[in-house]
Amino acid sequence: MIKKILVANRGEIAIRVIRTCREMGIKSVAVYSEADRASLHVRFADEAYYIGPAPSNESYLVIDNIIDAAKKSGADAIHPGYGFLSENAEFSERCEKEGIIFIGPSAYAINTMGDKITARKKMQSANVPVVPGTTEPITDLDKAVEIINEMGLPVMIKASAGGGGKGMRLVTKEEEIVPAVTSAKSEAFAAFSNDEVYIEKYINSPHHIEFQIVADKHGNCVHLFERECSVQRRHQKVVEETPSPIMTEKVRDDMGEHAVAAAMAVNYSGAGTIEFIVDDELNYYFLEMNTRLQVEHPVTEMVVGVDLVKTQINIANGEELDFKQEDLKQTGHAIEVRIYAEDSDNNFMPNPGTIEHMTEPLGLGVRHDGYVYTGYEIPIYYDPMISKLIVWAPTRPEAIERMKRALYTYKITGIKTSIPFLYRILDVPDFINGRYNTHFIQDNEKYLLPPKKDSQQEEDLSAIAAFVNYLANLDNHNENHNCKPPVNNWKIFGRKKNVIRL
Ligand code: MV4
Repeated sequence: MIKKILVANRGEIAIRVIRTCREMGIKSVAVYSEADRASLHVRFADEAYYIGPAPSNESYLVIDNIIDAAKKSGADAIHPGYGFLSENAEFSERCEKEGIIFIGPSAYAINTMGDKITARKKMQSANVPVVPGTTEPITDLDKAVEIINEMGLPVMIKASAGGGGKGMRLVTKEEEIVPAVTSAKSEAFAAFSNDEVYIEKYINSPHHIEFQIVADKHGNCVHLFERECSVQRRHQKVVEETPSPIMTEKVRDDMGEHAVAAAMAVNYSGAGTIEFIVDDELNYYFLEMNTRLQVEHPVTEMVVGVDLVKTQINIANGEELDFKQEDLKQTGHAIEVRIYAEDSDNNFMPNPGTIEHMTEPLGLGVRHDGYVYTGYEIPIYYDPMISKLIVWAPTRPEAIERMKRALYTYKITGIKTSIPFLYRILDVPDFINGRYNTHFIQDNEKYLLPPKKDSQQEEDLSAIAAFVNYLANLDNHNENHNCKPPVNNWKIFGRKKNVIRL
């Protein structure tokens, strides 16, 4: 039985895991880099170990340092969180070799799903629908042109080792095929030291819908329904919700069954996610599997009522799942937004710095998974995501209103955040109607751009300017009693043609 877990991560997810450890009576061990001495995950854990300098490739990504900390602390298991070493097959294997339980899948499952060509073959043999295309790497350019002409344009050239859009090219014209394959290959080689690319039919304006699955080590596997993740920017999710506004009972059941079949095909154990792209007719295709706990897991927890971290730990302990597919149902609606330390109105520039003041949103149906606090300096070395705001409500419209209420009361000063941008998303008609796909942000730019300096702001500025002017005149009046008493002429300052420029 697991008694002590080392959390090989930082930020909100480290805290998320530590919270469940405490509820389960399991001791928690934090690890921290030089930049994270003052981080909250260090204070939340029962013990903490220093693992190296700030850059992650000298600390959170150094397998030897993490294993050392696990041994020193006597941890019997490691939770990798997401990112960092969470989908590193070598790390999973190393933990096993050292007699430490890796709270995640086997190296085999990570490797098979990590290579897209291998994964596509596996899915085909498990009768899971994949995007039409090839399952062998392109080796001959003439042959590739021939195959693509037969399939019909447009197509996508994708890196087998890729993910998140790296090494991916859209091809719409025949003459673009050769340059696209060549550049996809070199980008893939530079990023993954693997230049294998393959062909997929292009699905226009797809939805990104993923299924959460959990599998134990006794052959039981169930899905916990879908998450709609189509609101993305540059392959980064911005809003996630469940249930998906476009889903039907029938498609949900079919996709869920295919998600379970996908996981079973690689003998999966633990929590995982099957990503699908879905077209407007609700045809769906396996895209890839994420062999980790995901950032957006809380929306599933809120609607299905399952603690996914607790489930992961129970599975790692060798226990059987304590629920069956028919025990699970979706209740109500959950939405998550990701809060970034960035200037969304200025090209989404990362904006790390010190939090001067923070007021967290609270109240009925609000969950805030974060790690920053008043006075905390956000390090520049890591992801700029500072927190996730999750709301639950009985219906989707109520969840949207609740999220707007929560964002309205979420105050952070000292740094710029994406809170105003997120608020604007919740006001876009296509979002409110639930009619959106992965092109949502580019299709709704006019709603999402920062508001023009409106008349209210102009009036506020005029009032301030007029008051400063009044004070100056007041000083003058005190020195020279022959003058008429000064007047506050802010209405004059507020007149359009007299707009004050500071
Ligand atoms: C596609 C696609 C259309 N057709 N594949 C983007 C990241 C990677 N995970 C796969 N991606 C896509 N693959 C075919 N055959 C469109 C995308 C895509 C996308 C997918 C999911 C979520 C957001 C996206 C944004 C742009 C493009």
